[in-house]
Amino acid sequence: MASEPKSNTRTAAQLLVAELEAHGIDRIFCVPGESYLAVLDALYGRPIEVVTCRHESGAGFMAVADAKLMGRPGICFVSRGPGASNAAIAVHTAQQDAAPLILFVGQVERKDRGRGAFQEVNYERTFGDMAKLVVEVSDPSRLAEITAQAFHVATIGAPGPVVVVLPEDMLSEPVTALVQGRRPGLSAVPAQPVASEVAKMLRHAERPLLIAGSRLSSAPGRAALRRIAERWDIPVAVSFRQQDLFDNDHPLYAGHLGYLLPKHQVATYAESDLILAVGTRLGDVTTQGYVLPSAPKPAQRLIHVYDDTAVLGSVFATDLAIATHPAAFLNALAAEPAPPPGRHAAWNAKLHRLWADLAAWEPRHAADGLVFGAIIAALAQRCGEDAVFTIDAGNFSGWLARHFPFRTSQRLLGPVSGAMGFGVPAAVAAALRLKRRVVCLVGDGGMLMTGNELAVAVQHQLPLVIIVSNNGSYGTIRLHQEKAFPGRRIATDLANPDFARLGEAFGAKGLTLEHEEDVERVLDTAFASAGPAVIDVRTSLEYISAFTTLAALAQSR
Ligand SMILES: Cc1ncc(C[n+]2csc(CCOP(=O)(O)OP(=O)(O)O)c2C)c(N)n1
Repeated sequence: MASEPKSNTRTAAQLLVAELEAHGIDRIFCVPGESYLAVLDALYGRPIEVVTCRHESGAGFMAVADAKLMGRPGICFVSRGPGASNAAIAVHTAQQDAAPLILFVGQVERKDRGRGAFQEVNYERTFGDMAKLVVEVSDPSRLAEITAQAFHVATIGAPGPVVVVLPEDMLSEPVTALVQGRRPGLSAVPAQPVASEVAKMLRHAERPLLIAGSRLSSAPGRAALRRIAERWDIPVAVSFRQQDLFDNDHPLYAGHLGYLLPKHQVATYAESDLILAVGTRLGDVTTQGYVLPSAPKPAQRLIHVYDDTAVLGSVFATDLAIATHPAAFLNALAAEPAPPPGRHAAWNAKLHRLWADLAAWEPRHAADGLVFGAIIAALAQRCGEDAVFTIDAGNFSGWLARHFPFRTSQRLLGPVSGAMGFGVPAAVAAALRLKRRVVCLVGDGGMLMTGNELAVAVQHQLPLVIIVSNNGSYGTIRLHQEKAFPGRRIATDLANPDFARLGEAFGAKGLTLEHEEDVERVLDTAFASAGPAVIDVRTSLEYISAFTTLAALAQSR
């Protein structure tokens, strides 16, 4: 390994790499480009792994997934205009998912800026609406400072994306500036009087509901959540795609605030007289379209705990808005005297039953293929305490959301943004990070968006099981179409490759699953594979979602 250059002999690119190392970065995701060759060279021999991806959207999604797992910025490097344009979906996802991402982008030489030079983009205008900060570094002596600022901005408050723009010629200039290192975060100790106030409100509540969000996803956050739920006897519903925050079979688990919840379930949640929202921004999907709580004036008392003042009180008239780190708040609440347990027993049981009724799996059979839920039922029996799932966007994921009983020892990575293409790259990032088997669920639509990153999985011989729900349709959109424009199907049918043979062509194990009686055998074969495996599941389109069928939709016309 090359030793770190002396401060007065290094280039700006070498200083940037030293700054990344000082922030604990051990892996970056990239598609190489001539515009930032100097950075790639500076990475040569350094202790940062460079994961070369096949498309910038894949590289960006991998960085987002890595960020979610590590709770610190995921790092992605892409080339100028074309590379940056491909990576835009990851910037949007990082913003919607509140995931810290730093996207480093190449730029034309400083002397040509503003001339419309080859692959030139004004990134401030392009990413201005999505990123927390877009900053172009024209002075190499400020590169370390701006990189440290990028880490700070990406993680402080609601985490999100930062774009750092690197003019090509700037990177090769010599600099004497020193590495900055990490900046301290905000002090996250909530004032105890605020916790006392919350305790008082909780003691008066008869039907409280705690909505837990992704800012509690660290191990201490999960532990604090469970401790508070049990100590205060409060049922916990989790925000969109965060089912691994709380053991689903725990009697205090009230369910997942995702898409397509039955009306009676939402109505039951709405009976609550106090919502304690912790670590969630209370976004569109989680609040079931801003009705739980209802915007702008909630029907019940609302306490919102989040470490970003821009989030608090901006959509909802909040009774108590507490700007602090959610886990620190829960720890402060733990110090308050709680009432004796059992006060809300009937309410708690009612909410848990909602989840249990919805999650119960009744085998279903279809003439046009396998009902995808059968695979979820088999996975639930097969996956251990340390199971890791990544999901793409699409109706197939609804079966997992509905029927898989998650545990806090397991991990679920899914795009809160609803971006197709997240699943396979996220699985690659998760397998690299966690060094254990990762199960990826993806539709035939999403698989052909970023399934090319299977090449990276094969290159690194990662233990991925990619389960492709092949229903020959952009099923989610077909469902919306059948509801909005009944019987007028257009643009949603797909002609697919044989995904098992496609997987084999990449160098993975390829398997086809057509019949229910083969589910266990095929899953066992895939799980026994040391490297990546792709299962082409010939999924029923009739069972278009975990909640309805095409026939039922036709009948309801
Ligand atoms: C990048 C992107 N493009 C388009 C959409 C709109 N969209 C949402 S779900 C979906 C279809 C998903 O199809 P598929 O992956 O086959 O899964 P299925 O719904 O059939 O289970 C589309 C096109 C999206 N969410 N993201």
